[in-house]
Amino acid sequence: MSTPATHPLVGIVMGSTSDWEVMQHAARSLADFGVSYEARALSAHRTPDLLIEWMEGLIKQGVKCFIAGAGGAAHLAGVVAAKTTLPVLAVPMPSKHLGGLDSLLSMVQMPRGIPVATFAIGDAGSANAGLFAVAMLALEDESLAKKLTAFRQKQADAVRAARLPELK
Ligand code: RP5
Repeated sequence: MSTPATHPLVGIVMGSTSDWEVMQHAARSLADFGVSYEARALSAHRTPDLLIEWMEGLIKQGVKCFIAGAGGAAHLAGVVAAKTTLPVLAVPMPSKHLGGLDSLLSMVQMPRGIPVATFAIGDAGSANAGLFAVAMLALEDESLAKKLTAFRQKQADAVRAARLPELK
């Protein structure tokens, strides 16, 4: 799923390998900025012990935050947040029957005291969770902060240069 970095700064976890199509966008954001990460499919309900074991291993290696993607009754991010005080960024998966609204509400409605930062459903939320992790890391990494500024500038330039098509 991804090459494990020696000392990953971000842990990406998803409830199923079927989530990878969406979660790869978080990984892509991190990779584009040269941020090390480790990504695993581990479930809060299917493999709870393995999930905690994996988290503890990454925490020992100095991971700075977790990104958790899950669908349906999506409790993965909440369980991760229950086991660490590191920031947890949650990405709701678009689900088959409810379009991801179930995933979104499960994540965003965390009870008081154990926060998770919930992003948009699907690809954009996944990419943005990666970018948000970059922004957090950039607080203490000047070269990363410069890359983020350049990225924003490039986006702005693309919008400025965009032209609408002629009327048909
Ligand atoms: C959740 O159930 C996963 O996060 C996934 O989004 C959903 C479906 O999982 P699979 O049945 O595809 O493994 O736990």
